[in-house]
Parts: sequence; C-alpha cells; structure tokens
Amino acid sequence: FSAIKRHAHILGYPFAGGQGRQGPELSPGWLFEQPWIQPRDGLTLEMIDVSNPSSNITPDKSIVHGHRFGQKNWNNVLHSCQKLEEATESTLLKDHFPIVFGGDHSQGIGSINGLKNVYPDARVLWVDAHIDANTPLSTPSGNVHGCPVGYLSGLFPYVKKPVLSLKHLIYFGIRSWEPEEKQLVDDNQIPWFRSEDCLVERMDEIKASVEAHMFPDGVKVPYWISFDIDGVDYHEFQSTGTPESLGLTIKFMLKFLEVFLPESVGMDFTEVNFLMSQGEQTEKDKETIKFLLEYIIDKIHQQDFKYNHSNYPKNQ
Ligand code: EXY
Ligand code: MN
Ligand code: MN
Ligand code: MN
Repeated sequence: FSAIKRHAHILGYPFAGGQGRQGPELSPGWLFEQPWIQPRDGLTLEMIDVSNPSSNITPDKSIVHGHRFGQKNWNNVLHSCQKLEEATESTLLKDHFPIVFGGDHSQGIGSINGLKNVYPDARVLWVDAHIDANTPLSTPSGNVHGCPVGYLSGLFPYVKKPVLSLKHLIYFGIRSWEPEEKQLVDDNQIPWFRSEDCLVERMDEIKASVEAHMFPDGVKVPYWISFDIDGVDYHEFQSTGTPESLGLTIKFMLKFLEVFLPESVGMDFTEVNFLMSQGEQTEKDKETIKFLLEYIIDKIHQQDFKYNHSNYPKNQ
C-alpha cells in the first residue's frame, strides 16, 4: 500500500548565465547531495546538462540605433533552455510533476516552453520580487533572468510565436521593476498581489480572484508555479542574488503552495544562491529550502491528478 498519488521529478538546472553572480549554478548539486532528497518511491532526480559549446559566447549588451540592445549570454541561455524544455516536456508527458530547481530565473524560458508543448493553455502564477518582463530594449543589466516573461510573451523583437498570453499570468510579491515593465503590467491589466495583501487569512479571497481572472468561463486548466525565492522577504531568506525587503512571508508561501499545488502540473524553484549569505544565516536558509521542498513533495504525493494531457488538441 502506498499513499503516493503522484510522482515528483526534480530537474536540477545548474545554470547561472542569466545573471552576473556566482552561486545559483551550485544549488542543484548541493540539493542532490542532501540525504533527505534521495530517490525513493514517488521521487526521482535528474540533472540537466548545461555545458555549452565554448564558441557560443555572445558579447555583452551593445548600442543599436541609439538604443541599449542585447542580453548577456543569450546563446548559452537558449542552448541550455532547449535541453530544459525537452526534459520538462517529457516529465509532463509521463504525468510526473516536474520541480525545476535552478539555477537562475532565465530557466523559465525552457521550463515554460516545455509546459506549453504539453499544456498549451496552462496558466502561470509568477511569484517574485521582480516582474521579469524586460526585453533587449528595456533591460538595464543585460541579465536574461530579468527577461523570461518578456521572451515568453513575445515582446522580444524576433520571437514570432509567443507561448504565454499576458492574460494567463498573475504576479505575487512583485516590488521592483523597470518603468517599461510596470507599464506592461498596467496596460495589460495583469493582476498582481502586493506582499502586504498576501496574508494567510485572505487566501480564500485571493484564490477566488485568481480563478475569476484565469477562468472567466468557469473551465479550469492547470497552473504552472514559477517561484523565485527572492519573492520571499529578505529578512526571512537571504541566500539569493537580488534580495528585496517588504516581501512575502514563508507562512504565506506555505498557504499559497497548499492551495495552488493541487491545481498545478509543475513548478520552477529558482534563484537560490548560498554564496550570498554567511555562517548561521546560510544554515538557516538551507533549512528553509529543505522545509519548503519537503512540504512541496508531500503535497504532490497527496495530489489527485486531474489533468490529462491527451485531452489537449495538440496531443491527440
Ligand atoms: N529588473 C532588473 C533587471 O532586469 O536587471 C533586475 C531583475 C532581477 C531578476 C530576478 C530574477 O528575478
Ligand atoms: Mn525572477
Ligand atoms: Mn518548442
Ligand atoms: Mn526575482
């Protein structure tokens, strides 16, 4: 007898080229060595190979026609994301639940493309301090981890087919953005929940308003949760590259995961960087990751799987 209803498959994505710091690339290796995450009934691990051809280095951002233009490492990001797309897609086709553990948030380009190959109309819940919707024109840093939503939703000049409609996206915890990104959120009326409104006591209200926006005709389709750990308040978690205060509480995140994981088919877990903290804080943050991942895996194991990918027209 087994109480496991659904299989969790962790895809380690040791890629940090979507930003400038060392550290995010080490997190999957750390995770895979932990005794509490070892493969067992209902849990498997897979490390994505993100080694790239060395000739595949692109220059930093440059000026084109008087505009800042370009992103750092673009070819490497796309090369590695292609592998992640394939791994995410094949995990979903087995009806397993992928937890894509990065790595920096440029991974969303790969994971959500893989998601959309299997569930073209899946909705995305983006938990982050940042909007992550920059483009080659608006990025101030050239770091692609600030751009995945821009790429996925077709805002890059050379993306012909967007995979993510801005109507199918909701933000939680955002509090840092470029003016172009905030304009995009406002113009497209993308709902966003401020940290101060993300209270456990308001979860029923939040869920109702998410559903009203995502499923106006009442027909539910699955979610993907793209969780950037910097969505959590800096005072509760410091091991991340672009920390921000005034963020979500861990207590809220647990409630959020309890409510939305049963309706989700997979998730990203990104931007963990233990080189950003010291001593006892690092140990505390490692305990937080353990606590969150064990909670997530437990919820997946209890999950009654509702969505059949073969119901989707593309897969028939
Ligand atoms: N908006 C800033 C940029 O694009 O450079 C900072 C982005 C940080 C992105 C982190 C992953 O969420
Ligand atoms: Mn992010
Ligand atoms: Mn594709
Ligand atoms: Mn972020």
